[in-house]
Amino acid sequence: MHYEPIVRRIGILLLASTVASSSACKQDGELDCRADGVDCTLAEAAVQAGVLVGTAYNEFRDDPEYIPALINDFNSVTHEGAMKWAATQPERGVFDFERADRMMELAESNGMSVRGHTLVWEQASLDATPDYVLDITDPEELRALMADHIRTVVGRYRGRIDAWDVVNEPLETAGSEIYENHFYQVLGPGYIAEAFALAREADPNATLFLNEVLVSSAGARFDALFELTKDLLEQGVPVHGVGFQGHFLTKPPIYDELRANLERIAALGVVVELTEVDIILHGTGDEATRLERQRQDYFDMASACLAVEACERMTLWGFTDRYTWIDSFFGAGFAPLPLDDDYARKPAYFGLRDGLLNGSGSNKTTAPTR
Ligand code: 9MR
Repeated sequence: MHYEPIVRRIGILLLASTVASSSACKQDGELDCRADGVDCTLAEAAVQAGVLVGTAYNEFRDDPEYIPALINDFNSVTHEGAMKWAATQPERGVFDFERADRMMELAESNGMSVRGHTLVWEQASLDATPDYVLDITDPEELRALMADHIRTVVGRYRGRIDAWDVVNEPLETAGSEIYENHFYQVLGPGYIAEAFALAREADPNATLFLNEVLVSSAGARFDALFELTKDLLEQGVPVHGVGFQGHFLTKPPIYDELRANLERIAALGVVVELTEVDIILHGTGDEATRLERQRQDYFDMASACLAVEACERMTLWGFTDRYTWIDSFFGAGFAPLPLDDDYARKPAYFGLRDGLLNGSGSNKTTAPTR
């Protein structure tokens, strides 16, 4: 492979810092989260499993519990909005990195890895791409603007962000065709290859991802992502990784299909990651029953990643039910994350941690220095 796997690259750093937690499971300098009575954080369990565990981050500056809880459980972080085009270049030629820089500072001072999200994403009805971009119809003008955008944003964090979602959601959300977004319409299907080449030039060591939603189940959407990835690799496009967002908004298919899909894409020679996981409470029964089902789902999700050697990180799209995009898009009550509204550990937390440590099919039992 033409790049160094992320976990290996930062493994020593992680072991050295092991995130700012109380490290109840450190014994004589060694992590043993599987020992009886040891109560590890998610980050500590992830280090032992040889993967990264991340979360989306946002600014909640009035909430003193937010940052300590995040730092305690995660060793990787992704800004939920501040690295999107609309945030980094809100007006043409005017860049704003204040929020993104603040997150970088948080990550770096706590030894956390960072995923950059995202460089090119146009999705009708969402605020990811500003109108001035959507108004451009001249290919050369849009091409020059996209080049300047990617060079400026990726260049600013060169060597500090280990993975970038270069193109987000290249497929139609409600279908299985390539989404003919604004970039596609003006630049043609080659916009994806162009964006990757620009990112590669701006940071030759970053792992560059295609990131897609609703591809955890078998079916036409996953097949389309597979074919797209294969095609790009055959053209020599520097796609190093494929992100499976993993927003499980209905009953998840989780273990078998997710594992098979991760394996199939990884066999093309890329790393894979779960990049935006949340799993809603689903099904019938009382609350305890639904929470237990969610615990199993988180266990299965983590197990599926660990069963695939090329799956190096799982990032949740938030970590406390106090803050989830699902509330603002679909209403309250879905409780999709492992900590509850009061930052208490839910069964899902233990499912995720057990999956990291004991997930069936796990082949990553060593620390990430391997
Ligand atoms: O969670 C994000 C929400 O706060 C934003 O309003 C929205 C539009 O920028 O994006 C949400 O995150 C999306 C992510 O960037 C891409 N995959 C789907 C996520 C949920 O919509």
